[in-house]
Amino acid sequence: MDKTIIISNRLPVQLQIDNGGITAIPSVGGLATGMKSVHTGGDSLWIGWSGLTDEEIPDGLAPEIDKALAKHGSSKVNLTAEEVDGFYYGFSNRTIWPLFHYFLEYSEFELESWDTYKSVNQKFADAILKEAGENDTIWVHDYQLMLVPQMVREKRPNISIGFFLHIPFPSYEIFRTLPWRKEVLMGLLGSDLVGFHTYDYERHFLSSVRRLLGLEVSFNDIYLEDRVIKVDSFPMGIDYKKFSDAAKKHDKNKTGERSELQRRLDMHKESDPEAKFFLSIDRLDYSKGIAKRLNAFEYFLNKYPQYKEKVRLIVLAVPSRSNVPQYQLLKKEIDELVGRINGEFSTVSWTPIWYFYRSMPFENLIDLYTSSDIAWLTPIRDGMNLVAKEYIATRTDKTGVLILSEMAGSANEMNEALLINPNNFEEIADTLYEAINMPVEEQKARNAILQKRLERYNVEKWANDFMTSLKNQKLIDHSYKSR
Ligand code: GDG
Repeated sequence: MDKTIIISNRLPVQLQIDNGGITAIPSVGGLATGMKSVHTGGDSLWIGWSGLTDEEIPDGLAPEIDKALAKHGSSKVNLTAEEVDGFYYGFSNRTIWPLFHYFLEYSEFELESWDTYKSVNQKFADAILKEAGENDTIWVHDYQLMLVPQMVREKRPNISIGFFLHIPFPSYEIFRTLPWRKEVLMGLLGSDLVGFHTYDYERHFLSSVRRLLGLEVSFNDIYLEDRVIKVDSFPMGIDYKKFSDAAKKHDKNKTGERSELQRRLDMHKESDPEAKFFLSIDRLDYSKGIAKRLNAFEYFLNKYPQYKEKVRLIVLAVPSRSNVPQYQLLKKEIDELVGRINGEFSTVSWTPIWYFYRSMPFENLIDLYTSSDIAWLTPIRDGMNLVAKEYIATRTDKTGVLILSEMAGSANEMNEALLINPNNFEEIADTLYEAINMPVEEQKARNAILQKRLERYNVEKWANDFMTSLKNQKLIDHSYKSR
């Protein structure tokens, strides 16, 4: 049977070795969460890095790990600590991530990590080539693997390859600063279909292809001598039902078992029914604008002092890439900001910021979504931002206000949210004021439209649209070849 091979840096499960045994833990993060409903096992295989370097795998345990992964329809690519360092922490997260999020000053151009990126991409391509039949479909994910399509294409000229980028594709003026810009574009052009979250990213990519490679681009097709490549946008959705069902279950359970976190949240709501919870959830990443958000909160408290002791900002910052110096510095900055703001404003009965630096279980995430009056998600740049969509999906009674950065890909589909520029503190403070005072009827009207849209264009539809487009592209390509 023909199969779909999904390939991404990380597998949808993380392995941990405790007392000689193996535990599989579901991964946190946009991609793992989103693709779960697509990766069904039987006729699909997911190839990726397990999260353990070769050095971390005890002697003799590799076959057991392979068996455990096979149960999850997965197969691992083995990486040494040095490879992870150069490929993942190096080129992926110190060069591409900052550059593609417009943090040019953080982007490091080091030949050595580029070389490791190339050789690790080749490892991933080899893992595909080992598994793939001529009629299989390959779906490559994200910025860590941009050279893989071309590497597979060289050996299998007729196989179907799709690539999806989960982060923004920057404007030509930014992208052109990358020393290996042509190689990266050529790597991506090994695909039959290249997908982005938004039309803007698609346009930036096409512009770079035209200007850097001088290729013929017509509308959203790129013409090579012997192939035609389609470029399109597929805004990623969420597993809407999973989030709305979890919220419904949570509502029903009001008298039953409550988590410790929920009990605390309830207690504060009961002691002051007028009080409002603001919610901020992100991986701890400079692109997410957490430090700016904290500064803007301070600005808001000074501009609207009547809300002191009335509002509370819950900050969940999920640890991420803590080996990269920029992330360590940011952690320190956020710790200090939270300390300073709480020190400045706290009273005996009120702490303005509740700060959690950890990953929470799914149930607690639902506690936070359902208990927060306002979700405040203001990344400086974000490919999509699924948290914004998840928050709306959990609002079973349709109340709640979403304040969203216009720099997030999701802003394109969420016009009914309050869209703001994350750098404009004045606008943010006024928008928080507007959100606090928004009539319930207006909240419901806005969220009803958003919910309908998110329910219809869920993650399954996203994946199906991508796969259908990839199939069609293969047919178009065949007729192009037989001209
Ligand atoms: C990249 C792009 C793009 C978060 N904290 C916890 C937790 N999460 C889950 C959320 C959500 C996911 O992680 C985060 O997704 P985002 O889209 O917000 O952000 P990134 O991780 O940066 O993802 C992004 C995405 O890829 C998809 O293409 O949207 O722009 O940067 O699903 O629910 N889940 C649990 N505990 C937590 O503490 N269980």
